[in-house]
Amino acid sequence: AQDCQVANIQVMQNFDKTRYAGTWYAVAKKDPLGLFLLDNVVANIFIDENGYMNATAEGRVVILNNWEMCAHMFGTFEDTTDPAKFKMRYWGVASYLQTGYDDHWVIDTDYDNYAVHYSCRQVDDDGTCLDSYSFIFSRHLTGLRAEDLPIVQQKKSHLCLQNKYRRVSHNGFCISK
Ligand code: DAO
Repeated sequence: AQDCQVANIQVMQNFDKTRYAGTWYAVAKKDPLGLFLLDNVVANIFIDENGYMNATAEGRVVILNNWEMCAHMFGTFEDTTDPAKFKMRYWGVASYLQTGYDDHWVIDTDYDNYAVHYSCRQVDDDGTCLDSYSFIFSRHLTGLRAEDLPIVQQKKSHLCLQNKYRRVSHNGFCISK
């Protein structure tokens, strides 16, 4: 999968959304063009009564040039033929927040400690991705365990994004807001 073709990206095998449910803390992020979520990003995944995956998420954003706030977002997921590839519709609780319809691919997870997410918003004519974003999630607010770092590094390189991530900090900004 190192040819950087979006169509050849390997995703999680036998993905189990029930085990993926729960709280995930973003510890690193590769930003898309026109980034939105800055830091303090926490996602809560749940399965609804019809078996569909849903999410709430929050994170610090700066909108309208200079207004810093904690964005509260909702996401609903549509299944596709691949159990680890979803289409995610998302919107904010406030109308001035971003809305969208993105891929949500689970590249790898052990369900209990780490997850590697990927979304390509625009595939180029040559089959590579022109505008992607990716979250590295941890079940732990303290970050990834040392033993998970090499696995996550390898997945970043499979996505052809190895040096494109920045650390996502958690300083409590969204807890009181
Ligand atoms: O931060 O620039 C960005 C892109 C992320 C947009 C998606 C935010 C909404 C997420 C809802 C559910 C997340 C699992």
